[in-house]
Amino acid sequence: MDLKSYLKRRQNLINRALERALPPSQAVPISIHRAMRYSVLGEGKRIRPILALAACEAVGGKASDALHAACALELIHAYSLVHDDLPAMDDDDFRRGKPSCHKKFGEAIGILTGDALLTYAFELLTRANHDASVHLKVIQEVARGIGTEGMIGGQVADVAIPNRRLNAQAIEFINRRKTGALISASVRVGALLGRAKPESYRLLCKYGDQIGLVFQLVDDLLDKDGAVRLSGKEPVRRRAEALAHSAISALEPLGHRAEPLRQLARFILTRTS
Ligand code: GRG
Repeated sequence: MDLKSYLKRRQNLINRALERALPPSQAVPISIHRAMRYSVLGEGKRIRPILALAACEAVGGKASDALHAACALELIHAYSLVHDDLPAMDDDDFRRGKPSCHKKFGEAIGILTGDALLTYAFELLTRANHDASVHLKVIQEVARGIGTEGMIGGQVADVAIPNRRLNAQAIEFINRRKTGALISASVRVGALLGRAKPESYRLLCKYGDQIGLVFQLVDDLLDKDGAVRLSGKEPVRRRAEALAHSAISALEPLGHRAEPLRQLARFILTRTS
């Protein structure tokens, strides 16, 4: 399997689906729809939707069964970036090589764009031909992953704890929630929509939790932040490698259908941006 061409094909599939799923920029009120499309379309690795589709296929489902949900996960990711860039949070002027949403459209539209992307994501999650019970579980996993016990909880800890008071425990708490939880939820959602059996679901949850943490540890390595600031590069690199290998091992019983997930774990470990 050639990972580079796999990623390209999957990014194209997801970008086309996002293009169709987002409200048109001419729809009233125009400013919010333009800002939503601006914040989602274009650059972006699409790692969360790609993981959802791969997890769905790893348990014998079709990628098309998870495509709406995959788009919803990317909208939620975009919402988190739009809000993270706001002056009250990280105050970033640029995102993905262009002015951040609030710089381009103003702060009020920036806040509302994040809200709108989050809300619209839940509408998308209801769109598919599955049993209502599967939908409910999917919505529950996403809401948990991004709520106060997940992404928002991690972000709160990140903004609330001063850098000088960050110890290993606090950094682990932040890393597992701020970015890890949405990545883990993406794998769970894919597995649920692929109608995973309980044992496969359990293995995929383990995989998702571990690569979610790897993703943030690698981010810390790239930014020389968080865990790296506390303990230096080498221990963080070794921990990320051990977690990625453990995640890959968890997939053993799923056989060749899980090969993309194995490669994605390696990609997350070795990524440079
Ligand atoms: C505002 C509720 C709320 C949460 C924000 C995710 C997050 C929490 C903040 C983002 C801060 C940040 C840049 C964290 C590092 C990890 C991360 C999410 C990187 C960006 O994700 P990628 O690499 O980005 O998947 P692309 O652009 O490829 O989609």
